[in-house]
Amino acid sequence: MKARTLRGDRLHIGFFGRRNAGKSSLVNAVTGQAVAIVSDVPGTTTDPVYKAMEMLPLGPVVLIDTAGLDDISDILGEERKRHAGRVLSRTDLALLVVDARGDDFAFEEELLSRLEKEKIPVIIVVNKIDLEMGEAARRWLTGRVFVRASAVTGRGIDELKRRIKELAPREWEPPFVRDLVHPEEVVVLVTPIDLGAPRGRLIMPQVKALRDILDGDAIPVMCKERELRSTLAALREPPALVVTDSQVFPQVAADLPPTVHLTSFSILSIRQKGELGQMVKGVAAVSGLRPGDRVLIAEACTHHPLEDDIGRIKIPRWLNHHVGGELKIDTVPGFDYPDDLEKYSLVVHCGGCTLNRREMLRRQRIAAEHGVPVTNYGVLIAFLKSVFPRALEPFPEFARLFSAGGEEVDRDMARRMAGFTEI
Ligand SMILES: Nc1nc2c(ncn2[C@@H]2O[C@H](COP(=O)(O)OP(=O)(O)O)[C@@H](O)[C@H]2O)c(=O)[nH]1
Ligand code: SF4
Ligand SMILES: [Mg+2]
Repeated sequence: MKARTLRGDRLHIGFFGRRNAGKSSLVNAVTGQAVAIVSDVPGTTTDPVYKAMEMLPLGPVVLIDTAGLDDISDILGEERKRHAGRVLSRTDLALLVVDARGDDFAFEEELLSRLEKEKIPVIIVVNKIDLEMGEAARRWLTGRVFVRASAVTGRGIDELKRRIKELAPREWEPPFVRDLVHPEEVVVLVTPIDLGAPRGRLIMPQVKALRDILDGDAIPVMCKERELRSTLAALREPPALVVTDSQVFPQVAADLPPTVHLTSFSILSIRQKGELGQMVKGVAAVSGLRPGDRVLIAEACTHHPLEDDIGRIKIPRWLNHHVGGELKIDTVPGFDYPDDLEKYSLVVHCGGCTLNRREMLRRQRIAAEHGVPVTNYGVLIAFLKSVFPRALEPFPEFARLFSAGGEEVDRDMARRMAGFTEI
């Protein structure tokens, strides 16, 4: 069976451009398969099509075939533009596909400036070079770097792949956990199996932790919180790290010798997908919350309803208890994340394990732009349940940031985010 990599872990390569420029044909040419619908009727691709493939030495990537962005004539077109806009927000590398015979490049200019604003690296691909290149295209391309290609003859496709590999952000996502342990060390993973647990399987952050520990040549041992003591007793030495579901933080902390490092799946996930420093800083805002304040709880995927328990019932209950009254809490599941965050006093985000890093960073950036503190499930629960700052001990740089206060966090965050977007 072919190994499956979760979509959020793949480098996202978005194909953008006018309808009929040949985006779908190029996706097919790059993957070598007919996955996208190719048509000479403009605007056939209405929803983005995601095609996962292995592009060595980059590793797992997903090619996203979008609808043409230039259709402003009808309502369906508007809908398509919105879809494509969403794709843009999770694109790590953009391909701007241009028709060699095009005569107007205003739309391309606009898209380029948007990509530049979002700091998304872009490759201009001049497609259909098997046909005569037009004068307008020649003029527009003067002084620009671009790749010539023909999806029909296959010319330039290898060159295009080479450019993709060159331009792809190198360290585009930190590992989940393996950098925290040495080979052959034991990591204990604690998961409650209660009514909220899905039947017959583990949830994604747990699967990712298991796999990443194995990849790091370390040894994962998994148990429920009730068996943690017996598990520890069965080990010859204390484990190098314990990772728990945030919901049972207090019980696990109580059963664990204080010298053993402890953190949660949700904290590890946000460290990989987003900016943990901002989440740590954001949790301080909980102390300023008053009854009646608005709080947004954002989950990045839609679960089995029982799993929603944490975002819909437990966190609201703990927060209300902490402030001594009723907060106005909105919980949004899935890809929805409001752009108008002003009305909220705090955003609490899940681990974001199904998002790619760019999208998670965008969500954090929007909050920062609106001056709204943002924190994360694991960080918040550790804070509310007095497991703070212990839950940050495995990451001394973040624990230090919390005690150092706001400004240093801001500077550090700006540096990290810049480090990610620059290639
Ligand atoms: N001659 C030529 N035609 C192409 C090339 N790439 C795409 N086409 C044609 O252009 C039309 C639109 O292609 P499509 O991939 O559906 O464009 P999209 O709407 O941008 O996805 C189709 O008729 C394709 O066969 C190319 O490199 N050369
Ligand atoms: S809610 Fe968030 S952390 Fe939980 S599985 Fe979904 S994306 Fe991952
Ligand atoms: Mg298409």
